[in-house]
Amino acid sequence: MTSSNEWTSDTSMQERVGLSRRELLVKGGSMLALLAMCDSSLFAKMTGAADDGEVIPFLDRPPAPPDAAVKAYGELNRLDWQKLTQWITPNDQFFNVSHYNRPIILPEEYKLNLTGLVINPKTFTLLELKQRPRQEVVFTLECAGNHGFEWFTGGIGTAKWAGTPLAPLLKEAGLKPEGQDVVFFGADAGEEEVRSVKMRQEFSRSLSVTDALRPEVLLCYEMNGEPLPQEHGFPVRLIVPGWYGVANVKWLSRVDVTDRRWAGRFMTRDYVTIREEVQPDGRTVWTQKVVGPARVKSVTARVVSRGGHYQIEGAAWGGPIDRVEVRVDNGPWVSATITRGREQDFAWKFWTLNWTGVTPGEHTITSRAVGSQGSVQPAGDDPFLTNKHTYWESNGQITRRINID
Ligand SMILES: Nc1nc2c(c(=O)[nH]1)N[C@H]1C(S)=C(S)[C@@H](COP(=O)(O)O)O[C@H]1N2
Ligand SMILES: [Mo]
Repeated sequence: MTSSNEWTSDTSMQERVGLSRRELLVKGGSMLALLAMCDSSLFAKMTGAADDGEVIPFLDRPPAPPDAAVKAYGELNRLDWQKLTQWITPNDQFFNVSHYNRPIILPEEYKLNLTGLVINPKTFTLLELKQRPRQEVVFTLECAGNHGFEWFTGGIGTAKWAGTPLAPLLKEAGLKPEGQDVVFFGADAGEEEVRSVKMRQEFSRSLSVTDALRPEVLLCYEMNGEPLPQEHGFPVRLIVPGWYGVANVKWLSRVDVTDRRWAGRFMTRDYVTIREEVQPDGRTVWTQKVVGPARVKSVTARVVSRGGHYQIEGAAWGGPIDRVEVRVDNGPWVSATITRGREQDFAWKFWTLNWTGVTPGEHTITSRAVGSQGSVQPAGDDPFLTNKHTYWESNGQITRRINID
């Protein structure tokens, strides 16, 4: 049981139905009917009920990660969906994926180098970056590998990131016309081998000049009001709202403008989505595309029982979300109510649905997010997913199993 319930909308029900307090009193009778239609957490909030309900455990639970994964990444600090009650993920509960070491950088020694095809190459200290205009964004960062394995279902979190926008800094430095790609290097590094050439490589990812100039891209030094925690890239990381985790380079040490696309490991060998696509003429072509912007996705986080009422609660993210639909067993798709995050393009939405007519026994619950451009979170058996041969970008509909006594 939890005391805070952020699944409940901030706006009181009164505001949502557009009634004044007086009208509420007058229309007390019809109010009851209205309440019955609304979700029970709202009811709990209106009546001040302390009981936040009982979470009914899912029958499906992600298995423990295999030893190799623990060895490579540590515990990953995966999100436990059933415990999700906060819209902003506290820093100490935020998942962690680091492919190399986790460098410790002293703030007074930190330098960010801006090099390559710019008229005025520059070096910034942490203080100089902090003195530049500040910008904040609430952004849900998901590892592109999330849900790519049975055990990896919690590689996601939402934080309020703060920093200085990258675009003005690039413009001040003066991009040369032949600059095509902006490469971001971390201070962490490992040995890589390509066709028997061994080299030391810093973690690196690039953005096209167009993407790098997007106004929401930040050189970020703050996470939820605190300096970036060490494992999340202290003192500065790149934040690319709307993109998968891998684009958000931690321990940022260098920004280099080059004349062609960067071909580092995390652009060309890892984080590459390989699909076998059937053409209209029946021929099959294989495609290899670098992981980039996030895809629409949703999850059923928990089912809560409150005094005999059942509520299905979840989250949806990956681009602007139009709506979330939920299906119990083989029933119809029903629209859920979005209760948090409607206004924030880059943050997950929390959604809730009153589950009525609940019968004892086993049930399946599936959700699907629909993006505002019309893209629908694909079913697990959609060829878009079944023809995908690498585990990244696994944004298929997720079915959870539950038993009702
Ligand atoms: N320098 C550096 N940046 C990195 C990584 C890394 O290994 N090194 N991992 C990336 C990946 S794959 C993900 S999913 C996110 C995870 O961010 P977090 O550890 O802050 O949650 O960081 C990205 N940025
Ligand atoms: Mo990742």
